[in-house]
Amino acid sequence: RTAIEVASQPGTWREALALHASGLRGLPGAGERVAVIGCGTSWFMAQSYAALREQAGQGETDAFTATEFPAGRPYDRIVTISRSGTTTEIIDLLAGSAAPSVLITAVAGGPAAASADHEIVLDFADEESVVQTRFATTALLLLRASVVGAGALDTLPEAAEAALTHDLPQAWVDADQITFLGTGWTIGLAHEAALKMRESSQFWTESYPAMEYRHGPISIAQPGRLVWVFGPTPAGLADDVTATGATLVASDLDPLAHLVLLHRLAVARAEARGLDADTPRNLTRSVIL
Ligand code: F1P
Repeated sequence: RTAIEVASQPGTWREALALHASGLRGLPGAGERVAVIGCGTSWFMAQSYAALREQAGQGETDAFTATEFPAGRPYDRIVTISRSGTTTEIIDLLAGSAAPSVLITAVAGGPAAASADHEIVLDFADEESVVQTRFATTALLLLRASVVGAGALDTLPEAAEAALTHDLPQAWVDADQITFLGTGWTIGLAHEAALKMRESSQFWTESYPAMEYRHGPISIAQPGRLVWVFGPTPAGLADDVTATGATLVASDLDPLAHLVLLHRLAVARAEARGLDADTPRNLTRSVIL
């Protein structure tokens, strides 16, 4: 299922852009102070959206995993992301929140939605796989459109198509470790990429804000390992990486489409190791406490 869901992303991204164009209620207006909340993959998408919104000057935006939300801090709006709408920490957070809230989910009318003021349902991006791919990217694309306008993202479905046919070198599939890096909004993508590899292919990964790489993580760099950068590579970093013999993976693709390429690598690595990418051990579709 994961491979099919990965390949469907150009279509679900088109649907998200169309949904955005149709007008959505509940998303933050400019100047509002916003908290964005999710667990697991959804937390990393929250981080990316928060950075995008602040970078666009639309207001202070803080991302939290649900249990770390600072109770009592005043926010104008709570944006929650949960594919299932059944994650316990999200249900509890929404039930206890006084600020206007919106839930972005794949399943209408779930228990989290019962306490949200607005619900945005991306049912066309729901997934059978435990591992999230298209729901996460589609939700982030929708939120990104709400920040920069859908017109600026018109070419993204084509970028996802390019990612689906992009070369996937065997050396990447055989790499013995990968560290993912990002800057600004792509830091959330780096964390998500690292989680994806761990979930679907039981593979050792790490992730950092790009310039943090120089402050310790570079110690493990060596031939046979990859350093994968989402978005622009900061000046000087590429030279530092190549000096260690590690392979730098950077791309001209839009960073969100670059994540689609990583999804393919996660599936390829799972297959190469005889694992079922759809069903990571010790994990369920929704974590209910
Ligand atoms: C969050 C989550 C996912 C994880 C797995 C289990 O779910 O922790 O991040 O990959 O699918 O659930 P949700 O709140 O977005 O449904």
